[in-house]
Amino acid sequence: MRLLFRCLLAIVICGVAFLQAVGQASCPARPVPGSVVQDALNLTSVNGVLSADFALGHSVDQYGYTHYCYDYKISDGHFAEAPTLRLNQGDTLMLGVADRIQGDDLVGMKMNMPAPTGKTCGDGGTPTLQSTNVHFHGLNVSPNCHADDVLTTLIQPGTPGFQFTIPIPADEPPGLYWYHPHVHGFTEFQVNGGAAGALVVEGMEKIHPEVAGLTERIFTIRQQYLVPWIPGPYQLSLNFQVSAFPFPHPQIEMAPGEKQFWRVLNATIQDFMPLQFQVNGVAQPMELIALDGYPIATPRKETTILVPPAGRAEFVVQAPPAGQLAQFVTLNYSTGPTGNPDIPQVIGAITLTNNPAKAQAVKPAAGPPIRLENLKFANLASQKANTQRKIYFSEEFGGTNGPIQFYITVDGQKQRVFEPDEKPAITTNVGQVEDWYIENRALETHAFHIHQIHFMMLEVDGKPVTNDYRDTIEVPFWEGPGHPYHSVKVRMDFRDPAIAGTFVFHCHILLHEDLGMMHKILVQP
Ligand SMILES: [Cu+2]
Repeated sequence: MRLLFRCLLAIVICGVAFLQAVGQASCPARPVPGSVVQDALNLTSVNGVLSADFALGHSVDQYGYTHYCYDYKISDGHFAEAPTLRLNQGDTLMLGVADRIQGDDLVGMKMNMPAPTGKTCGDGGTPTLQSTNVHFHGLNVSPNCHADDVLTTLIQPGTPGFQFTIPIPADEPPGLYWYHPHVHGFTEFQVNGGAAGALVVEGMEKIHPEVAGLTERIFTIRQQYLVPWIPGPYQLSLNFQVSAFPFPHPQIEMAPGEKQFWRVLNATIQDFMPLQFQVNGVAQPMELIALDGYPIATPRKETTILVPPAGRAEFVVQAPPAGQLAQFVTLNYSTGPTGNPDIPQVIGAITLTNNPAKAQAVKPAAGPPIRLENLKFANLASQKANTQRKIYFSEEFGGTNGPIQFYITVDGQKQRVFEPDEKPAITTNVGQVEDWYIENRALETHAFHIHQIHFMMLEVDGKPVTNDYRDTIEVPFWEGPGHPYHSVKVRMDFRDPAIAGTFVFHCHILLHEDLGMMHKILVQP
């Protein structure tokens, strides 16, 4: 009944949200529609350490949209929302997070998940709509308490907060990562409200020198529903500036003919985005540099880059000569008969000016180059897999627990939704290299994500593909009887002892994850 319950609750929230449209302003004002797009504030490590404190705030805007925000205090009364965290390989991130969500009785009723039994981390207690924690998406770091642990970490409203201490590995791939809340059952609410930010591991120019010296833009695309699980219109935003009709497009400034290095984060709750850079309606080649924070081996030109929810793409674009019309767009994408519509939309309009808004330039490629073969997971293509596994997505209609059940299942096990106290669905050991065959038996596209590691792409639908490293990958929907299931085959690398522990793999459509399309994996030391 959970989905049905949520739908009924949604109607209540909808009404109450409108009533609450004034007051409670703990999130900074969002940019004016149609204005020049600015990058988030950069927070850069100093002497090997990046130390920062965030407060998770909450407010409801004049249109009834609920915002959740990572507030970073700049000065008394002034806050930046969701700064970009910038670190070098080998640095340490020290991030304090306090839960300062107001109006904790949002709708006069509570939605709780069962309190986890066993070990807790942080404040403990019962997970609710107002609890939070942080997942550092893509970072190849420990899944234990005070690092990237989402299974037992809980930060509750009004407590002093919680300190994350995360050593960035010396061989961490330079690229774009991100952070967002990940409390099971409630992840979608806070991300829908905007709680997400970018994290950069520096050094891309030392691997792919073609980006050195270019203006760098960090574009975070968010998606907000009035109420997240109700199908209906949503707002896409670019660096918090709404880019949906009837608002004017966000303005991305470039000099005529200028090349820029764009680092794009899909922080939407469920949008698969085929991205294009169009000039006079014609898709232009983009030089792809990295996917999911991992530099690709050989940069390649693509006219469409599909970025699933939670994915990242980093690429070089070139502005047209003066007088041309250029736009950054996402195309229509079919997610199948039971999927959600992913509609085409202009994300930003290019404004050609000889004096473009500078975000910042990528450094010149100083110092020794970083070699791909020295990055984490390098040379995985030549490793032999010790274990093969088959995992599949499926959906079930009717049943006792709501209109649709969302499952991710290890082949041979019983289909079941995630429970916080469940035993790991997979147990393996540090040192293992495994090939996973991931199949989609549902009439809806899903996005496979595993914490703690990147995996190497081997095959799509049984055919070999470029060995890109990813941490999130789309698995398209089943077209129905008479059609084969779509699948991906990937190589998982559990050799690094730093990632030993229990963590999760799940669908990154966040409603699906919240409803249990997730399981645990234990990597034994
Ligand atoms: Cu899914």
